[in-house]
Amino acid sequence: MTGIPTPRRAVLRRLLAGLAATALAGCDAASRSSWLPKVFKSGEHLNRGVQKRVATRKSMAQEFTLDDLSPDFRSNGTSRPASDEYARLAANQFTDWSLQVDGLVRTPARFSLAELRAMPWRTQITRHDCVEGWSAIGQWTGVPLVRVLDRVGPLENAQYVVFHCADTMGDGKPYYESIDFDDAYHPQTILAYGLNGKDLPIKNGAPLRVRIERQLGYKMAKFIMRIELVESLEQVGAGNGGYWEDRGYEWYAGI
Ligand SMILES: Nc1nc2c(c(=O)[nH]1)N[C@H]1C(S)=C(S)[C@@H](COP(=O)(O)O)O[C@H]1N2
Ligand SMILES: [Mo]
Repeated sequence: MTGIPTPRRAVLRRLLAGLAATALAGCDAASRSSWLPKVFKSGEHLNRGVQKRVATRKSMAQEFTLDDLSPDFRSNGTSRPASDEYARLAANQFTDWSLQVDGLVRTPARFSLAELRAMPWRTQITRHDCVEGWSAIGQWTGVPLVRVLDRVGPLENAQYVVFHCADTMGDGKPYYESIDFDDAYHPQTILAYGLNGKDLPIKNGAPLRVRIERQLGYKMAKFIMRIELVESLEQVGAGNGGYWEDRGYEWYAGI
């Protein structure tokens, strides 16, 4: 695990402690993919309690300066969705793409990239932490999710915001993610169309990806096609709130 740069955040420290403990217990390090989520899970239960006492869900993630930017913001997971539909959208610079927002809302709507860019925007320089053991600092620009939600009017019974993505994973299942309204209304939760002062590259999720700055990398859905408001996560995917959550990762990945 020499690839972890500065494990400053508590979750990474706990993750490392967990990995060391697992190694001492004699587990096979080669089966990383099967035991990492479990280790991670125990750390996260602790984290949720800590979070409640010391931080509150309203606290801001640390922001950095232009001097801190990583030279290249690497790509992880899908670097380009394989569908013909995505290829067609990309070939037209996403001018035909639109974000569908529906589910438990008063007024379902579609937003083109131009419409999203015309809305109030925010820029933030933050650090992204991936459970696979790397971090990167990037400058993200986008529309706060709250602005988009205000336009469609969430219904009283809406509890979660689900992001449906254009890519499917190796097992053929689509990538998706979800957050609750504490995170949806957080000022740093943005639908980003820009990275480091340029259009969001395809490898990082073009045309639109979400930033949820106090959570881990896998929550930050790329290639978003649709946002759905739901009352329960049970009806979505395998019912655990995200592609990786359906495979054992924690739904609340706070750092
Ligand atoms: N649609 C989609 N979103 C995704 C992924 C993915 O494979 N598909 N990978 C996740 C993971 S594990 C991480 S760490 C980040 C990586 O973002 P990046 O490619 O900009 O580095 O995207 C997250 N969002
Ligand atoms: Mo990740």
